Amino acid sequence: MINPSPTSAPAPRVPVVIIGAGPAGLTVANILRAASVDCVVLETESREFVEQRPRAGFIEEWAVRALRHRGLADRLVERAQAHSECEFRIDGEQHRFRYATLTGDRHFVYPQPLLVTDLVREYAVKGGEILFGVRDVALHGIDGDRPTVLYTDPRTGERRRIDCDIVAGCDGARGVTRAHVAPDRGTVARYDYGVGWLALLAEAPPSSDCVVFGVHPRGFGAHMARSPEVTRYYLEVAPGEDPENWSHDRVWSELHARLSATGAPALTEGPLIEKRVLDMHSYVVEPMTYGRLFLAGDSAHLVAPIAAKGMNLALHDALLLADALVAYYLRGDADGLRGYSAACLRRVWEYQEFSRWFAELLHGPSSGDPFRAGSARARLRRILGSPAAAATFAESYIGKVTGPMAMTTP
Ligand code: FAS
Repeated sequence: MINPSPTSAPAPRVPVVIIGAGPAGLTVANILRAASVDCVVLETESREFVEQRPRAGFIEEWAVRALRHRGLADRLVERAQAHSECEFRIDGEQHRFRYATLTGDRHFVYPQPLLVTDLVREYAVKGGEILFGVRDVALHGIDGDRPTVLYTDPRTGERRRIDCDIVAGCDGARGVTRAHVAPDRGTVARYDYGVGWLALLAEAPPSSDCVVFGVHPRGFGAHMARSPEVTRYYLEVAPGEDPENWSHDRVWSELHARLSATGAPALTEGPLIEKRVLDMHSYVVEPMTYGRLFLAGDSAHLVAPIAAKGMNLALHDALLLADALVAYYLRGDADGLRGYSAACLRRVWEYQEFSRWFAELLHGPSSGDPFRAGSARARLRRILGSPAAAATFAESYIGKVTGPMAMTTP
């Protein structure tokens, strides 16, 4: 039990302070606790909020294997549905794509709130502590060897201080840690897709046994299972669109139009329990470390949810960082920490490049630009018609790149 002191008293010291209790922070925390490396997690939201916040839902098989190997996927494996195929619907036709047959790897459908809930529980079982509801987290001395983290304690309103060796910046896209790396000490590469996605959750059973991508002149549409009762849908809209412009009826009529195909089952409608517009953009911070600060997950890179890569990248970073920290504390081996940023960025840029390539296939036909529309259709025809192109697409889609460019799989 860490008893952080008011800023006036001598501060307690802990090897690692983790900022953020999302998939990245909680994965690092669990692996450190399992290896008896002391750490504390600071989270600005409440436990209830982080355990219910709907986001991602598709986990790549390499990540499930890696979590399972560390005893963090028992409930996931027990409860998740595995997907081996996806489907493209274009010009009123259905085209199934069997990516597991080509790669051996599947997606596991497991909503992010469930994974976060499991990881919070696992960490508590290991005696780990998460300080929920903290405010005004600030970092000092990360370019020295004795960083300090300050925060306001929600229970007392007092300013508290913890000294540490290393800070894991896992506080997501809107956190505070990234500002300590870029723009002064690193670069931020950005890409704006120029489209918005109306992100919807419907209280309705999935209408297909796999992810459906609707490639349509009216705009892209997508269907993704989340659970037997809830389905995630996306509709391409203008960036900055007001979700209030999308009534229940307008949403469903557009989904039916963009996802219709001969022989395809009709979509099962239901109440919309989430409706928000995501402006599709991406960024990458390089390097992902500065001094004693190590960024992991969305704090270092945002990948538009085009190909369900965000959470998988966060897990990849977290697994690499945790292994590197364990090697450092248990064996005095700092190689993993030294190579951490480069190892992460190889997969980050692989996923960013694929997401951009795939986005053009999905949005080209509704771009209003006949050249982009024609190219996008050719791209889809190629992965549906050429075994070589299909194999390459399948590997990137499921996050499995083999051969000399094989990415590190923690
Ligand atoms: P997270 O954002 O999950 O966690 C960061 C944590 O840090 C949060 O709990 C936050 O409250 C906390 N925090 C922030 N500032 C703090 C501070 N100053 N002090 C203390 N704590 C602080 N990805 C996919 O792959 N597929 C999808 O379908 C998908 N859908 C998405 C839909 C939406 C609406 C959003 C926003 C994202 C979606 N993503 C999707 C991406 C998403 O899953 C992220 O990649 C994933 O949450 C990243 O995990 P973390 O890096 O742990 O960051």
